[in-house]
Amino acid sequence: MLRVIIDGQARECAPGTVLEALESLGISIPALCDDTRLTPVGACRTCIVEVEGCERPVAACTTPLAEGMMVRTRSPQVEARRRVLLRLLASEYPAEAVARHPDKPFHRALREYGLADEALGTHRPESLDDSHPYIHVDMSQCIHCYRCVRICDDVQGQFVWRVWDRGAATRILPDGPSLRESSCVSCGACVDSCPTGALEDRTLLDRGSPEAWTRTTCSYCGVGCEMDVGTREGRIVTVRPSREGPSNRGHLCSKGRYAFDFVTAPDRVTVPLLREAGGWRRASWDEALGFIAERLRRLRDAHGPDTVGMLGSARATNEENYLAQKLARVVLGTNNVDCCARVCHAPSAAGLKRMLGTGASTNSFEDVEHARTLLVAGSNATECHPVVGARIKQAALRGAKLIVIDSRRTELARHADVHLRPRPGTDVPLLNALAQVIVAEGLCAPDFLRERVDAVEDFQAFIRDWTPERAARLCEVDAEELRKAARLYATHGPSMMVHGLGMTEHVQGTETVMALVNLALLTGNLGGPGMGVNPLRGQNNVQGAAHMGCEPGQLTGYVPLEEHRTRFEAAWGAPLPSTPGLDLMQMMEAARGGRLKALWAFGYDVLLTNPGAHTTRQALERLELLVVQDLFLNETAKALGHVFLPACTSFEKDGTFMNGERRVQRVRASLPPAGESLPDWEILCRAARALGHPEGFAFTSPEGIWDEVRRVWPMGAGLAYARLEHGGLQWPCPDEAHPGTRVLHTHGFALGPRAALRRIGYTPSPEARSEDYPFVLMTGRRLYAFNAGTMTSRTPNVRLQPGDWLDMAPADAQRLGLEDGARVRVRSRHGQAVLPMHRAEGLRPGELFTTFHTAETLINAVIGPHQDPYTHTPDYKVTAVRVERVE
Ligand SMILES: Nc1nc2c(c(=O)[nH]1)N[C@H]1C(S)=C(S)[C@@H](COP(=O)(O)OP(=O)(O)OC[C@H]3O[C@@H](n4cnc5c(=O)[nH]c(N)nc54)[C@H](O)[C@@H]3O)O[C@H]1N2
Ligand SMILES: Nc1nc2c(c(=O)[nH]1)N[C@H]1C(S)=C(S)[C@@H](COP(=O)(O)OP(=O)(O)OC[C@H]3O[C@@H](n4cnc5c(=O)[nH]c(N)nc54)[C@H](O)[C@@H]3O)O[C@H]1N2
Ligand SMILES: [Mo]
Repeated sequence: MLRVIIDGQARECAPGTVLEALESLGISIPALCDDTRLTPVGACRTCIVEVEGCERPVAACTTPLAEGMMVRTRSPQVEARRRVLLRLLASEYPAEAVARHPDKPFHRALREYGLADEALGTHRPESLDDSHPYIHVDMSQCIHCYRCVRICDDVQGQFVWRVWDRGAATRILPDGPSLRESSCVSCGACVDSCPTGALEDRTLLDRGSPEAWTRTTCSYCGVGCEMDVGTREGRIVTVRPSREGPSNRGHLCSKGRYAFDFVTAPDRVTVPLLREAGGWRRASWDEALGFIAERLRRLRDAHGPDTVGMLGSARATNEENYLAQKLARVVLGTNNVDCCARVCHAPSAAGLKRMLGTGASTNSFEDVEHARTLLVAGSNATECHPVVGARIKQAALRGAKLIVIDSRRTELARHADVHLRPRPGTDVPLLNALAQVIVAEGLCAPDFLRERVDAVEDFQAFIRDWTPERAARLCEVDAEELRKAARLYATHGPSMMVHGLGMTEHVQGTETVMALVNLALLTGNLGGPGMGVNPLRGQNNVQGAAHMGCEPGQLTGYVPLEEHRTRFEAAWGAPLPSTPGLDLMQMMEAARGGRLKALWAFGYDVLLTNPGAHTTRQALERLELLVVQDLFLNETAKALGHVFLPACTSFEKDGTFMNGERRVQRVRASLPPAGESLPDWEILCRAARALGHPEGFAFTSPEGIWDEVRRVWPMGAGLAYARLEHGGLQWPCPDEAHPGTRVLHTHGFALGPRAALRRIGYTPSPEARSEDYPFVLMTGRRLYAFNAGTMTSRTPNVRLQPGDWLDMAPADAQRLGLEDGARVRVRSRHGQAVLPMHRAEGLRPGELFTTFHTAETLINAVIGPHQDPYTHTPDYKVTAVRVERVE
């Protein structure tokens, strides 16, 4: 601590800037260009203070505090200077703005200095940019603090805002004709930082300032951004990033920040519905649940309990998924319970569990800043996990080495030191070749291998043949580039991997993840900061849904059912079903064969998102009961649902989510339930009662459910709600004194003191290209739409990204004579879909990319039945197709 004298009083402050010291003491002075997320620049000079011994006042934001310093914050001299500065800024500033938004920092400063009446300017029409659906721009309110420019560059790394005509006529403009047509990714950081309202959320202008703020966790992707929801009169007005959020640290992406209006969408269903001959009919909760109970009882009596299946929801809370699997096992009497980790990162969980003992990310997002080399494999992080993507981009801009393995030239690939671009589905040869170079060139970590790794010699013998030249032929990647990547990863550590579905949604999904782990083991990049193997998990709570036991063979805590049966039977006071459960893919097969008769799809749009849409439909058509528990009549409900149960959104309920770095975070209601909708946990408790099984479901709050979870999950026992208040905690966290775990496998591995390298052979995808099907289609996602699109499609995000389209290499489009925007039919051996085509520079000839966000396209009609043999995860990433013009 430094001893200083501030305004005549002796104080003790932590080292930092003078402004930080003042803030820590609760002394406030105007500081218009300051933002704790940014490096201070001292541009606005409103934070000037007098420091004894300095001739002139200094900017508090850029002056370091020193032992013995004497600071005066309000001397007549600095006050006079501040007033001159503020008066100058006010002279051309629109008077009306000051009155309308009194809370803006600049407006507060004007009032404080008695200058509010000196704002004599007006709104200048030429400074207005009304193009963007979320961000209103009125640069007549710009005071040139450059916070927008700096936060866009230094946090998002997008470089949208540019400074023109420095000097008297300085203007700040986006890098396109308008903000809408610029490179803006709508993260809202500039709006959040702006001290005047020159940049403002449209929703806030339209709906008025928030009356209440609620801290919660974003419900889109697995990053788990902490955010503050501002509400007024039962509506969301704005969402702001929490600066304390451990994974986002004051940042959000377009979805978390802006895509919230689905909550009040006019077609949100907020009453229970029953299907009748003529269509849906409104029902009461008792009637709907009574109907389900009666039909389930009848089916069970006639055909046995294993003719029923339950799908948990990776969008709902841990508490709700815990209840879903408990209901399936204890009330319905079946292990047929799964969640959409199946179609996503199940291979990551399986591969990591097999190799290291824990099926989850080894490290944390924070490690991005500790790594000297980042290997991003099959992950389009800047579009799919934009806040982590921005952190990776910033790390690369600061000099970390970046290796990208992606069949497309993604945004991160453009920042990469090495971009390896395998033909889709050839990552096993590529990763084996990296291992081969590491072994052949002696780049392994000998101490780590000796102390912690088995099967080294066996692996060395196996890998010898996987030369870069051999892989180069299979992957169509340059052998020298492979060598360069291997050397970087092995010698410029610590090296951290993050991976996405480009690794997992393949027939070799689990093996590809195991091949990634081999590389980390060979080079000792496990068990320390800035290292590890880290799946970027998809949905907000997909890690949690499976971890709570929405998995046929795993119980709460992701532990094998058979090993833990008796413990859970004791805890739940009920026998557990003995038949092995079916996973989602097996349930679809069983339904098609008439062996599964009822399915409860809780927060999961099976029909739109499962592969082979026609076979999915055939399966669902045969069901005698299809319950859909959702926010909207999604495609599954619309086409084939028998009962619809209206659930609350995560803005309307309490609970916890588990993000991709094993962090359990609080979800808090900021709005009351819409209409008659209920939180999913309450629906499931009521359902258990309707099914005549109230024991074990008498919960009155999510916290009560969570406390039961903590009793059955030893590694989560320390995660009490009270301890999750600020930023949450990462498991393992076995007791309430435990600080949580940022890095796994620091001493030994979860499976024992030593892990083993594995031989990973290569089985090519059955989707071979041929004369009839000359293209390979990859499917995935884009920035503004989220999965089934039920939420994002009901927000202005659709104006930023309308529907699905097909990306094609310009050379292919030219060869086929297809102009940009042409409607094309994509036909595979399994089905077809029609959509517009656009030329995309990021693709190689022969390869195509599209998304699965809309029912209009229903691209899953094109995807075939191939699966990863370990987890049954579908091969969404490799489909041989041809492309025909639609006249
Ligand atoms: N905006 C947005 N964000 C999302 C989602 C969303 O729908 N929209 N969904 C969420 C969910 S559920 C998930 S699981 C995550 C997914 O996040 P990601 O895994 O990043 O997403 P994808 O677009 O499916 O695929 C990632 C990358 O794999 C590449 N790829 C495809 N095939 C191959 C291959 O054979 N080899 C290699 N090396 N690369 C290949 C693609 O080019 C793509 O860039 O995103 C989450 N976040
Ligand atoms: N072709 C192709 N298909 C794919 C993929 C691909 O890459 N290519 N990726 C696959 C992947 S990784 C995934 S994860 C799946 C995603 O597939 P889904 O899980 O079906 O998609 P989501 O849009 O995430 O959400 C499912 C449903 O949850 C509802 N929901 C949201 N919040 C709540 C809540 O709190 N309670 C309830 N009850 N419902 C809620 C939404 O309205 C929506 O209907 O798609 C898969 N399908
Ligand atoms: Mo996913």
